[in-house]
This record gives sequence, C-alpha cells and structure tokens, in this order.
Amino acid sequence: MASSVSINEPWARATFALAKSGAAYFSIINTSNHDLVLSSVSVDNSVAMTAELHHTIMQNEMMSMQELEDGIEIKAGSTVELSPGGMHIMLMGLQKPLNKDEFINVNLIFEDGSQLSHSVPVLDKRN
Ligand SMILES: [Cu+2]
Repeated sequence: MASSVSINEPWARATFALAKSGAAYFSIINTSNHDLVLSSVSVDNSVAMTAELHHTIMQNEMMSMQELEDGIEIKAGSTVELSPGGMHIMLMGLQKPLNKDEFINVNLIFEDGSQLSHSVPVLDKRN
C-alpha cells in the first residue's frame, strides 16, 4: 500500500528552455513488512506527455536509458534510491521547461493499485 511508503528528498532537474525531456529523483522507503512494486508514474498533461520509470545502463560502452517495464521493487523495510546515473523518473514531451523553484506533482502507482501523489521541487543542481 502506498500508505506504507515515504518519499525522501524529491527533486527534478531544471531544464533549458527548449528541452523536450526531464528527469526526477527521490528515495522511496518501504516501511511495511511486505515487498512493494512501484509499477508506473504519471504527471499532469500540463507538465509532460508521459512519465516513465527508467534506469541507466552501459551498452557498447555508451550510457543509455531503458524503461523499467516491470517497475521498481522495494523490499520490505528497505529504501530504493532514484538518482542521476541510475534509476529515475523520465518526463517525456515536456510542455514547458522545468524552472528552478517550481513544483511538479508526480503520481506514483503501485502494483496493488494504490497511488501516492507527491510534490517535487525543481532544483538547479548538477547531481
Ligand atoms: Cu530516462
């Protein structure tokens, strides 16, 4: 259940004016005694066309990103960190740039159907 999840240090990276995609990060803590799966994420259409769960992989010595189609598992009592160079929320088809000090609302959808909406500040930082 989303009620047994807490989100720590959420942030989205500020983008340049014509950016078509952006990324958001946070730590997700499962305070329950059973495993949870974050299946998908969504944002309002006024922010971006779609949001996906991604991870970063090395492919032919190149960094590339892949969608996590099975979602992200958070084991009972554990924390999973989404961070630059690792797992992240990919915002695709940005409707406007992500400007520093703005907030976007990210909706997390879990395998059991429960949802959690969280406000994510846009920060201008490198990592
Ligand atoms: Cu990505």
